[in-house]
Order: sequence, then structure tokens, then C-alpha cells
Amino acid sequence: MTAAVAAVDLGATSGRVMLGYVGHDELRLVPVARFPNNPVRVFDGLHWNILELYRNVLAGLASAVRDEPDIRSIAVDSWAVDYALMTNGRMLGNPYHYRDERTAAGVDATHTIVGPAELYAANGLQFLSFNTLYQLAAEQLAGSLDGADSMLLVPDLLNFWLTGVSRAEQTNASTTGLLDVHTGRWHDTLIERLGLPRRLLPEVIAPGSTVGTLLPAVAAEIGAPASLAVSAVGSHDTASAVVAVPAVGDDFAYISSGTWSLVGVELEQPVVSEASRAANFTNEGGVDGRIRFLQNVSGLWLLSESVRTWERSGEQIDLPTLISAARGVTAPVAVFDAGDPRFIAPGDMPQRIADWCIEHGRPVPQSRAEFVRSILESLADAYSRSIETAAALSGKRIEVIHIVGGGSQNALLCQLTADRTGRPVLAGPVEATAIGNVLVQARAQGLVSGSLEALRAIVATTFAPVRYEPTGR
Ligand code: LFR
Repeated sequence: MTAAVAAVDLGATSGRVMLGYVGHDELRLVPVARFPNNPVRVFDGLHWNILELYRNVLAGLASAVRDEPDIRSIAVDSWAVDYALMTNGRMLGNPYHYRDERTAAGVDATHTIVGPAELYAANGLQFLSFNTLYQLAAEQLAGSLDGADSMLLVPDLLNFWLTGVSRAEQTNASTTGLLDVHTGRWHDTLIERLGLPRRLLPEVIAPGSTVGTLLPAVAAEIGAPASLAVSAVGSHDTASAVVAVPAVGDDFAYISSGTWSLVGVELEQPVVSEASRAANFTNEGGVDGRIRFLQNVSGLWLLSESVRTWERSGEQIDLPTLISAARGVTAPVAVFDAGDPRFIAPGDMPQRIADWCIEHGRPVPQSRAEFVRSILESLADAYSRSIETAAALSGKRIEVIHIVGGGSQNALLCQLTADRTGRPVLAGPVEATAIGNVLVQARAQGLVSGSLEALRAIVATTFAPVRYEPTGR
């Protein structure tokens, strides 16, 4: 029997609502709505326009219900780490964007109390200045936690608005830095030592469980029955993307390549050795209790922010044309450190890349095509280093690399990755995150069954990946 679920997938640059049809021999995604996600800078910093996003989600869900009145459930995923502070169900302010610069003070305040090594042993997370615990520390310094009775990560916030139920989905909660890497529960001792109010943190729930049913007003607005379930899935977009890696067998690494690139392997147990801390590898929570042992190594943000910079003069840039020009670049271009923190904030990207090259005595790209080539070579280089490190730290064999997400459509990036890693790259599906969201809901509704391997086998047969062989150049 085939039935449909609705997936809401919010990325850093756009959001989408998809219908997912799932049955014994069927996995089909039908896009219903797509809308931009444009952050807004105001006096106190850079924010997500969360109400606009939610309005678009509701409109998308209404279309989904119109197209398919018998949907079985709804689930939401989004980027990680960002949250709203709440009191009595009221949002206290618009969530900050993780690229907002306010977190530096929070990093220092946190590390003064609990040093990086001790922190890593507790939460297993790669150091990223925007991890939720540093953001909360910055809020604490500003006194803004005092009036809050809870903190909801973005998908949890949307789930709350849809159902009135306040929960913390586990995979996304693992990106806060406040979960115990070994138990997947809130790390009460760590939270207490950091002086963060424990009351802020809702009950943790696992992907596959039910958050609740629609509030009557929401049901009326989207034209669905109030008995419709909102499910928890891997609400961290990367967790959902990893579910939908079309891997056959065990010996694979994945790259979820979009605004960010998340490069790593799936493990049963975390690796919190000193070597993995020094290499800045993260142990994020995956669906079915798996560990996403990976590294966040920047991503196509380097390219999109460069394009935005060039377009500031009023010129329109055609990205496919620019990428094919980059393919034709024959002069050696600089490979820069794509993970340098200077590239995180919004602003003039080509200038920052040029500054990096000058500081490191590398040739500065001259044309836009050279900049693009340099960015893609640098990403592929970073991918290759992260994959070797993941293999060395985890002891896992890696025979093949799956690239999923937007980057899987960039043939030059896929080929460069195959060349630099010396391994075949299997590219696609581009909508891995929405597919992972759909499959975990569908399994919770009994439309499919089995382990993650069984779900991946369905993806492999319905979304056959494109293969890139290393050319040995
Ligand atoms: C990818 C992602 C990454 C996370 C970054 C910030 O969309 O969720 O996994 O490190 O965004 O939240």
C-alpha cells in the first residue's frame, strides 16, 4: 500500500515542503512549495525571519493537504544549533542566525569554566564557535536567559507551533553541546557547571516518535484533521540526509554537501579520543542511535557568498556558466583552507580568499573562473583530508564516497573529490534531507520497515546515484 507523508525541510538559503509517497516498491517525492530563507540584520545582529518561514510552511502544508488529503503525518527538519527562547509559550525574540558575530564572548566564558578537552569528553562535539552552548553563554552574559522558561531549537519551535507540545528531538539536540555523548540525554552536570538554567531544556525524544497532533487552529488553517500526527524525524537536516545516503554495504563515507559540507562516517559508538578532538571531529547523534562521526568543513557558502559579492555591483551572475568556465581553468590555482573561521561571517568572500592567499604566499586567483576553481579545489582538498582522518580515527574502511545534497549536482566538485581522494564518488540524491525525513516518518507510520540499511536500499534503487571514477591526475 502506498501512502503519503509531508516533509518540511528548512535550509539556510531556502525551505521546501514535499509530499513523500512511500509504499512497498515506491519512494517518490513531489515538491509542493519552495520559498527563500533570507536572514535579516537589525540593530542587535543577524536573525532568521522565523515567522515568515513559518507562514510559508503553513501555506506549503495547506497545498500539500489540498493535493493529497490523506497524508499520514508531518515532520520538520532544519539546520542545527539555532533556537528561540520562550516564556509561557511566547517567543521572546527572533532566533539569531549562527553566523551572527556575538558568540565570541560566549566561547571564552564557557572555556573558562570547562576547558575544551573536558568539554569534548562530555559532549563529543567539534569546536564551532556557534554551537548552541556558546550562543547560550553569550545570552547569559547579556542577561537574556533570565526571563526564559524554555529553549526550542528551530524544528522543535515549529513542532511546538504546530502541536502545542514542547520537546527536544535528539539528533538536533546533540548539536547544542549540552547532550551527553554517551547517553544521548541532557548532561546535567555539565549544564549545572556552565551555570545554564536546566529549566530551559525540554524532554528529549527520539526520531520516529510522535510529537503530538495538530492544534485545532493549525488544522483549520491547513485544512487537515486535528488528529494528524506531527512526527519527530532526524530533525537535524544532516541526520536526515545521512539516513538517505544510498549506500550498499558498510564501507562508505558520506559528504552532505550544501551550504556546509558534513564529511564523515557512521559509527555505532562515539570516538572521543584526544586525537579526534585535536582533529576537530564531531560525534553527532544519528537516527536509530547511530553516531555521525564527521567534520563540518565549510561548503558551497564560499561560492554563493562570492556570487553575492560580485552581484552587489548590480550584475547578474549565471552560476552554471561560471562553473563551466572554472572547469576550463588550466593554470594551477591556490588551494586555501576552506575551514578557516574567517570565512564564516557574511561579507566580501573573494577579498577574504585573496587575503588568505597573500598571507600564505599562494597565487591570488585573477578571474572569477579562477576564484570558483580555487573554491572547488579547496573544498575537494578539505573533503579528502577529512575522509582520510575519519578513516584513521575510526578504523573504518572507506571504499566509496557518497555525496548527497546540492553539491552532488556540481559535476566538477564531484570529479575533483574523486580525483583528490582516489576513490569513486557516488553522487545524489540532491534532496537527501527531505528523503530521510520522509522515510523516518513513513517507517513510524508502518509504511516501510527495517533498519537504516533497509531504508538506504530503497533510496539506492529509486534514486540511482551518478558515479565519478578517480582519473589519477
Ligand atoms: C547543515 C547544518 C550543519 C550545521 C550547520 C549549522 O545545514 O545543519 O550540520 O553544522 O548547518 O547549523
